Amino acid sequence: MNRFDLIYLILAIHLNTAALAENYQNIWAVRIDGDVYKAKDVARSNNFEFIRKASFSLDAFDDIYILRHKDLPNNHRMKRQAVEHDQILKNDSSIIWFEQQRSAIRVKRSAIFPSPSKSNRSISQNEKLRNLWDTTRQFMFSFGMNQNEVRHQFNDELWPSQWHIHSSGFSRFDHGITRVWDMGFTGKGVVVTILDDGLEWNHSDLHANYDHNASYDMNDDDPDPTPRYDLFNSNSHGTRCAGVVSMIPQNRKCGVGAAYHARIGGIRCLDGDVSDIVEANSLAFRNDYIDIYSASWGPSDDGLTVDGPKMLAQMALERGVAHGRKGKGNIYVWASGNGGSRGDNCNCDGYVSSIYTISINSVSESGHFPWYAEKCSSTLAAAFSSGAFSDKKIATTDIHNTCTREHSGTSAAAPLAAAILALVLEANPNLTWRDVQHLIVCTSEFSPLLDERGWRKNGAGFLYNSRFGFGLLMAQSLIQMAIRWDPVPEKYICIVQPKQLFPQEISTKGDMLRVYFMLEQNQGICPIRFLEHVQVKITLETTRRGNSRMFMFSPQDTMSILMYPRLKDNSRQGFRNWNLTSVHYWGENPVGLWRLYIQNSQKDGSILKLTNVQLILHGIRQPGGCFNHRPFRRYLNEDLITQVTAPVAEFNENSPEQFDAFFDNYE
Ligand SMILES: *[C@@H]1O[C@H](CO)[C@@H](O)[C@H](O)[C@H]1NC(C)=O
Ligand SMILES: *[C@@H]1O[C@H](CO)[C@@H](O)[C@H](O)[C@H]1NC(C)=O
Ligand SMILES: *[C@@H]1O[C@H](CO)[C@@H](O)[C@H](O)[C@H]1NC(C)=O
Ligand SMILES: *[C@@H]1O[C@H](CO)[C@@H](O)[C@H](O)[C@H]1NC(C)=O
Ligand SMILES: *[C@@H]1O[C@H](CO)[C@@H](O)[C@H](O)[C@H]1NC(C)=O
Ligand SMILES: *[C@@H]1O[C@H](CO)[C@@H](O)[C@H](O)[C@H]1NC(C)=O
Ligand SMILES: [Ca+2]
Ligand SMILES: [Ca+2]
Ligand SMILES: [Ca+2]
Ligand SMILES: [Ca+2]
Repeated sequence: MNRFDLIYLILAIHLNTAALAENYQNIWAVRIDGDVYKAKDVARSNNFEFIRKASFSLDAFDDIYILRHKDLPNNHRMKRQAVEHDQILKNDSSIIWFEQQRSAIRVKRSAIFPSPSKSNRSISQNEKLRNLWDTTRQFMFSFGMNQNEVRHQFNDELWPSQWHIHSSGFSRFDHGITRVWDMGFTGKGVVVTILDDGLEWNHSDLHANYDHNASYDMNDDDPDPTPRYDLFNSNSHGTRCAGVVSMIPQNRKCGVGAAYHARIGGIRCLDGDVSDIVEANSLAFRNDYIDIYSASWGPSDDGLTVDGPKMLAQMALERGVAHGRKGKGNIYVWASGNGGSRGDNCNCDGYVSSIYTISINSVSESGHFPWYAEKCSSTLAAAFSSGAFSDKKIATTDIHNTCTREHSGTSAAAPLAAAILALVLEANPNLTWRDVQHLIVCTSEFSPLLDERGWRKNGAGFLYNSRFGFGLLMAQSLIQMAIRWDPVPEKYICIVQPKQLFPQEISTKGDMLRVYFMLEQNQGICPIRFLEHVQVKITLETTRRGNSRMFMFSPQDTMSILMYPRLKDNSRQGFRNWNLTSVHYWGENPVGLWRLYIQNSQKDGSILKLTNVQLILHGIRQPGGCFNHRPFRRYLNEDLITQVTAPVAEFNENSPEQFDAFFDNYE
């Protein structure tokens, strides 16, 4: 190959990635110090056209407007940012902030192609644990907790296939949903909205629960979220997600929703350009009226993307938790992603890792971590969905007034979790968004998921796992605890600066950057005594981003892996002010020394350079929730804890040659 060919090849690769890259639109979101008239003035004087206020709902983002530059025709697309127009806006002192809009890549989280190489994982990896499981099961039986459906015989055609509710068949365990129905909770008075590619609201198994007031079409800017029909049925996803929550029982049609009296809304936002404005309006839509938003989509799961909410979507989430549900905060349920077979890590997805979202992973019918699922330290809990080829998928409604048994991936797990949380909010509507997260931590169970490795116990006594968070969602325990819940007190945030100076740089395999954070006992500095989320906000420059492995020990010696190496990620962009979130330290006292390690996992000469890092602690000062009594947590079968959390080798930061073995062994 001569030099010219080489250049050509590089160009071609560039063009290819450019085609995948986000497209810039010819509109800007602009925050202006003033009202609509002022905004029109600003537009005129800068040669922009005033389009409208950014917000569809009444009070969200009052001072943000959409402007278009007059030189750029309608629907004009460009590959690059229009910096020259940015310059003009920068010069105007009444403009507080602005951002050119882009159509982001947003992928639905159904798992369509089972990976043959991993489809054998449903066969138990560990016979010993399976036997342990049977012990638990007998234990559960002895408490009458796994009784099968005698009373719940619905005439709906898919009811026999809804194993994720009644656990007949292969599944040895269940969420306890029917027992909650028996207690009288079916989602009455709770509003759940599916953010997706539309909702076929006149479907005869959804129509009676459909709520116009919780619905909108952000793509076409009209109140009707009916999906766009095409030959490939490419917009069936939202309707499938909605059925999981709210199918009508006992009507001989399709199945039964897990919260079958919850009202269901749909926001159509994925069938078109998904700009920051579209996402923000969807996440902020009628947030006093809607209780729970369920999202089964996000940035590409290709294993090389790092992306999350942009400015307006981030503001929408913050508004939702601060003001939504009349101040108690909206519940945002998020699918944790389907990039497992591509080596993706859900902490590279800023929607999943946001502290405002409840991110939910899948568990297969056989109690396994599915081939498509992703690991990360921000996943809070798990719910049933599809798994290996031999496992059943999820039965639900489909477009054209039909039904399907084929819903799959974390796309099905998230709405199932949303439905379970609708039952919880019916039982106690006073719960805040943080109460709901605490309840999940305080009730999820590891014992249904014993076949998988990676269970560890943190310093507060909670079992956690990068695959499943705190374990399988348990509807009955959630509701029993929710009814007598001691509200979680006011939240504090502490920002801890590291002890070293920057930048630091490493290049060889096994080499590590060490960062220590010291939190002194002195109450004045940080009042938190019980942790919620812990974040490491990092700027890491890299010549190959996927090489970085990041993990951190708390003062109680709890280790959380904040970032796994991603083999496919050869980006040179690094992480820029990226929040790595962990829920694994939940309930611990943060006082003491925190040790963060950043390791180059490959021997390819790549360079990692740390330019900025902070430790951000979220938590409470006084006990609340389940922190009132020690131990904070009692599990259904305490005897199994020591057996699943087998001891691991001591981590020795001075022997890099042992790291690979340490990590292989650890999880
Ligand atoms: C911004 O303002 C400065 C001085 O006020 C001026 O020199 C410059 O040309 C302006 N830039 C643009 C793009 O209007
Ligand atoms: C899966 O397991 C079966 C039976 O144990 C075996 O015959 C088959 O080769 C396995 N497939 C793969 C892809 O490993
Ligand atoms: C739902 O609406 C669509 C489009 O208006 C229509 O074609 C379809 O027949 C309706 N389905 C039902 C079950 O009413
Ligand atoms: C929806 O909104 C309309 C108009 O504001 C109101 O009349 C109606 O009662 C609302 N529906 C529900 C189910 O709350
Ligand atoms: C919710 O709050 C109201 C008013 O404070 C109270 O009367 C009610 O008992 C609470 N409900 C639950 C389940 O705690
Ligand atoms: C990172 O976390 C901090 C603290 O929770 C928050 O203020 C900030 O908005 C987050 N950044 C992003 C991009 O989510
Ligand atoms: Ca429409
Ligand atoms: Ca039905
Ligand atoms: Ca992902
Ligand atoms: Ca989250």
